[in-house]
Amino acid sequence: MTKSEQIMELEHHYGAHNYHPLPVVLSKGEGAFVWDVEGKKYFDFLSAYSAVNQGHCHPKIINALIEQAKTMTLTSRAFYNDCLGPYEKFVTEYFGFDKVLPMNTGAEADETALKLIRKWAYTKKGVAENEAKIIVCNDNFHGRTISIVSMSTDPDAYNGFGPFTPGFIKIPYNDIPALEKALEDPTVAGFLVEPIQGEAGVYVPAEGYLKKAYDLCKAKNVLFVADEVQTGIARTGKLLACDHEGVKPDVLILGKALSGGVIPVSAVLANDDIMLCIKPGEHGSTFGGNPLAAKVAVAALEVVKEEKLAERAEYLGNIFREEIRKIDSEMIELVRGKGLLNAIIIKPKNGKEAWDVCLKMAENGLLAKPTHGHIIRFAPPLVITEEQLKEAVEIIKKSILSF
Ligand code: IF1
Repeated sequence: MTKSEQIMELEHHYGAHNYHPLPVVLSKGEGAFVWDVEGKKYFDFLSAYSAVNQGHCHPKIINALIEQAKTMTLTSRAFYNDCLGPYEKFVTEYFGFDKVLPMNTGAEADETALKLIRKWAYTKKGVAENEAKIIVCNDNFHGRTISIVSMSTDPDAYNGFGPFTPGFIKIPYNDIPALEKALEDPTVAGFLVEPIQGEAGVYVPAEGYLKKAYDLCKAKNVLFVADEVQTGIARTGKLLACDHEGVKPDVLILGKALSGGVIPVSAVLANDDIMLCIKPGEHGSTFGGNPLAAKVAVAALEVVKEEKLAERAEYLGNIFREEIRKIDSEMIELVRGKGLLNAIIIKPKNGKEAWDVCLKMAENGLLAKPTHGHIIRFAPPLVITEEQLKEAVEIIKKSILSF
């Protein structure tokens, strides 16, 4: 057995079978590249689902981590720590909100937003206790907790995990009339939406959808809540995907690249009239807002500005889609995306599907992951150079044309 096979066998034997990974075992990362245990080098075109926007092991972020790790890692929120306040000032000014509520994972931040919407409904909007509803979209992905899978329309996500949390109205994504109709219910408190649906296969809504949805919410005194866990922090060519339409969400949910993929750091941002609805003792987390997370997040966000990652994503994304569209293969049905969050819809050929294309690309030195069987997501670290990107496109081309 190779070293890779031995390690995969360990995971298979001792780990829960809740994933189906590509058969590569990675042990090192730097910038846009990762290496497996046999020393083979790959372009990383997943970036840990857009968590590693700043590139693997970014020196500035890792230094912040190491320095703070030697000083203090965790105090809990029972006491103040000297890193959280400065981080809160920094992150709220960075994104333009009054307040931040720090959490760890994306799912936790989404859960926090759900609680915030409900609390606001009862304390500010005047919805009767336990009556608040939240509108969500079909094919959404917001995480894996019970309440979040209660919002899901994907049977893999919810089947066998009931009973479910009530209070959600599910409508089609990118459908303004459906939203308008759902908003007629006066108990609706919030609309939770991904500006681009990631898990659905990088599904980009029609231009103007977010703005129209935002305006409709405003007219009905409903909170517009953006899950930018995957789309935020420069991935789509702007700091936030909502920025493409000049929409400022009432509640903003961030995760993943907030730490550059170094440790779990997530956040919910909102202005005082909303955020102060949650009072001491009503929400929190042992690790949320820990000193390590605070220092890492500041460094990760500074890197985004210093290295103009949003501008890079915009520029390189246009090149990526243009180059992929030039590939002459009937297997490429469609290329879509924004910035460096892109997907190719694969039309099977001779029984070969997206999974086989991904295996072939891995063999040729590029890692990407299929979603829904026929879609491949392409999301390299935003620090990738133009030359590297073109090299990567050649690998994608060679792999697809091999079938
Ligand atoms: C997995 C997808 C990506 C997210 C949005 C919240 C969360 C996520 C918009 C929860 C997480 C992940 C988790 C990852 C697969 C993945 C994913 F394919 F499922 F859709 F990124 F594309 N909101 N997305 O995309 O964040 O709690 O995981 O920190 O392995 O489940 P988390």
